Amino acid sequence: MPAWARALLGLVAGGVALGIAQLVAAFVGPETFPVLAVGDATVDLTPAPVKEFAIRTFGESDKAVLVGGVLVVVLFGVAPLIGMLALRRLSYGFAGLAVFGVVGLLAVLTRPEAGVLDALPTLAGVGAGAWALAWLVRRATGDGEPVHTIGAPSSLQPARAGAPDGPASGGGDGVERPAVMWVAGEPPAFDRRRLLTGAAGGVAAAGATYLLGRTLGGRQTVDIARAGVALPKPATPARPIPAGADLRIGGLSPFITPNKDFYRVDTALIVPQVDPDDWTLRIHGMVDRPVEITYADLLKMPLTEADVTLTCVSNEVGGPLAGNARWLGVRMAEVLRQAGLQSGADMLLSTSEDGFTCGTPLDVVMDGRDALFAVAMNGEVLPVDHGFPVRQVVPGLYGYVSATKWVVDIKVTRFDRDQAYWTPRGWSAKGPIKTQSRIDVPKPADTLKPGRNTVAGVAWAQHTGVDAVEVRFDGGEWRQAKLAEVPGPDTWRQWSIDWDARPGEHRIEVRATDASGYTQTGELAPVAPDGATGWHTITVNVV
Ligand SMILES: Nc1nc2c(c(=O)[nH]1)N[C@H]1C(S)=C(S)[C@@H](COP(=O)(O)O)O[C@H]1N2
Ligand SMILES: [Mo]
Repeated sequence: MPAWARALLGLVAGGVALGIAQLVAAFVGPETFPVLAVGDATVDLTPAPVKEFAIRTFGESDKAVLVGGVLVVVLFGVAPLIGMLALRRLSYGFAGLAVFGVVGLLAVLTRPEAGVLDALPTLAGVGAGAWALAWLVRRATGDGEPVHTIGAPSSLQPARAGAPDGPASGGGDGVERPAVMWVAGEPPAFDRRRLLTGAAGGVAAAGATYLLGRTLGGRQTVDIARAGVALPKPATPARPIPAGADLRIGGLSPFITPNKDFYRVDTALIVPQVDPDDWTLRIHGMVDRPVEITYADLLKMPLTEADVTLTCVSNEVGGPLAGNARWLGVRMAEVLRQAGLQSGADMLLSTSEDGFTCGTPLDVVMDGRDALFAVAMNGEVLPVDHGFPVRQVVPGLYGYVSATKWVVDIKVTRFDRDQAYWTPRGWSAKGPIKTQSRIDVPKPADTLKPGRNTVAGVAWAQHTGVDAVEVRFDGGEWRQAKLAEVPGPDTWRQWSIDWDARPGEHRIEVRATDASGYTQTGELAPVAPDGATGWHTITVNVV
């Protein structure tokens, strides 16, 4: 049998295994699809520099690339190997499938909060794959003959191999066949036509079960629950946004970032689906009375509304990982006081439904700022991607140390006793946001007309506030930009400056000064371990 045919056998059996696994995962939980679990485990085991490279190179599609990579390895690496093994001896093929199943099971069952049932998709997939493999091997090797290949294989092969496109022989007549079995190493007979029709059927079955599984396992349940949430009115509404907060310049980031445009960063391969009726937040550790509150409890507490700009520590100078939204939520301090904080504690270790953790300085959360357990974003129930039903938002701290999405657990502890997700991966335990500024218009390498042009962007220094933004052209004198109004120190601030552009190539740089009097350093620092520094610099052409 040619190599392609052996590879095809394994490929189709592997496809059937994945299709059935996906279908069963639709009922058990989409995150129990073994390919995802292997991908998740890969994310957790990947060294930080590789992960950063992946985020830099693939951006928000980093996870799609990873899952695609696992699929390609399984389908084009592992599966053909299993096909080859199966043709030597079916039990070798089964053993290959079993190894592949064990890797899947290990990944699935070591997920945080994994249960025994989570093994089902992998087991069903491996079972279906084994069945498909046996069936295809029988078709491809022309079942219907007696156990001919033992002892006298060669006498029968030419007849079959010589008429590959003849009418399908054997099978389909309901007669029970003995299992095919070969002496290791003997080339079995080959029925190309029956292999191809069988493979086509297998591919169709694999595709159909996979797609059905994806559809059924979609987010309907949580979407329905989310649509049913009635948001209470805030007890403390946000300060009105001044009319002059948005300069309304084309290409400039709007003051409020619409939810659909808001950047997204998380380690979850698929977004956790948390039913608000099942959600609870447990607060324990260095507290007088551990408490566990439900979503309904949370919505009964007084709600605070606040405009806060979130920023990611992985944002390069001039990068897109910042967004400003109006959040609605319960003050974290109020919930924590119910539990009674013990002295000596300095860290909140918050855990997400998917096992991700943040370590947040306790004094920051308790100092009166709008640190929230947020339930809504820009007037909408919190989107699933941004942490539905409940996430943290803490003005002035990078997301990785404060903004836990799908938060379910808070341990009151100490920085010298506990570590959050990113700390052992090379990032600082504490991450106050660095004062930054960005040029939004023009875009790098834009071509402009000579004469009056507008240069504009945003600057941020959350919880301190931006006091000044300066721009310089071609390394000349720093000029003061015009600042837009802001409702408070927790949001970014738009700025703009007019520029009389002469023909030629020009370099534009920006720097901000925050309300503490600190002016951004021009010294370049990479994003790790605690945020990039440097002035955003672009080059444009005026012709
Ligand atoms: N559960 C969970 N929460 C998380 C993260 C994560 O990986 N998992 N990433 C954090 C980081 S690094 C950032 S910058 C913010 C981003 O929030 P957003 O995706 O709503 O913009 O979420 C934080 N919360
Ligand atoms: Mo982040």
